[in-house]
Amino acid sequence: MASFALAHTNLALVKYWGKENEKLRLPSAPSLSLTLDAFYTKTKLSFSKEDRFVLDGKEEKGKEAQRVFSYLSALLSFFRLPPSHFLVDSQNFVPKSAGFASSASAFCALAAAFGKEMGLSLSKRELSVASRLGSGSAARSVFGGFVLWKEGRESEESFAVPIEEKPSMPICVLYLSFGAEKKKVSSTEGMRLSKTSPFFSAWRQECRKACKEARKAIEDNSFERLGQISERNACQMHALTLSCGFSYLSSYSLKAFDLAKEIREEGVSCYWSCDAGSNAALLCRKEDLNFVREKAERAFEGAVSCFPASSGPGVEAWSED
Ligand code: 2P0
Repeated sequence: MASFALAHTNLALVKYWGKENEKLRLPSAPSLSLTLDAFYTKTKLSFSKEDRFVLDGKEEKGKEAQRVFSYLSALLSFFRLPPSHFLVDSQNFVPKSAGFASSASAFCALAAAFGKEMGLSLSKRELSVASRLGSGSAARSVFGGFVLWKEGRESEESFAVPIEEKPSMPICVLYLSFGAEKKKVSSTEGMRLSKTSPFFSAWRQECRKACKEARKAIEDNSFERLGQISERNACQMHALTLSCGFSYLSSYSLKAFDLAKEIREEGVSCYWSCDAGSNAALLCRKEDLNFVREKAERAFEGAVSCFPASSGPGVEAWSED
């Protein structure tokens, strides 16, 4: 028998950037995301005589394999289960070579396949906590659509909840990839450094406020307000890293920022976002996607690859003989 899970990635509209407890991945503030339909991870997990990790058909033995198995052994002790060995076979439908992170979908799928294989019958809340222990943003991939991840002081209190699993808002994301680059500062290190900023407590407060405002914008079906809130939050995250002497932004990321503004000046709602890398994302309404894509392709000429996405579903897990 083997267990399978399929989980989608998500884009944070209010970013998770800072941990109160690194080991437990307890965030310093709440975050809010949109699960995406276009990018996902499918994982098959079964018992095995020895630990083996196969990624996209290739046996992995390095750091990635180590991270997978130390996570699985953390889950075994979290659920008070005896030590076991596993074969983990994952396929990432995330354009990794284009520089996209896949840890959210990867760890959410792994947690869900583990829960299924061990017969744990986990609730969505428990699954979100278990996914969070692998990678913070994975906590949010348990649900589809708009998702809020509460901060929580204890491990059991920090989980994601759905806000609107099938959004009525016609929101779309256009990822702009400027090619893969080796991240200069990992997310873990970037978050650690950012906590030393004199602006960190203001960042925390801003995220709390932004989550409340974003929820209201979603409730009111206002793409305009949600776009403004998320662009402001992305700017604040990158201002925070700059205040600590490092940045993920490249000249391309900044050009994408100007492009969103230019598109707005033409009367089309379009907002910018950027995570811990130089690739940017543009938020727009479904009906404006082709227009925004054409604008981006023209502005960057051959230097960009565009990946459109819209709202996607939560994680699914099943067993097969
Ligand atoms: C997010 N990011 O909310 C933010 C915005 C990047 C920028 O979550 O250290 O790989 O494994 O808990 O989830 C990237 O960090 O971090 C991230 P860890 P993760 O999506």
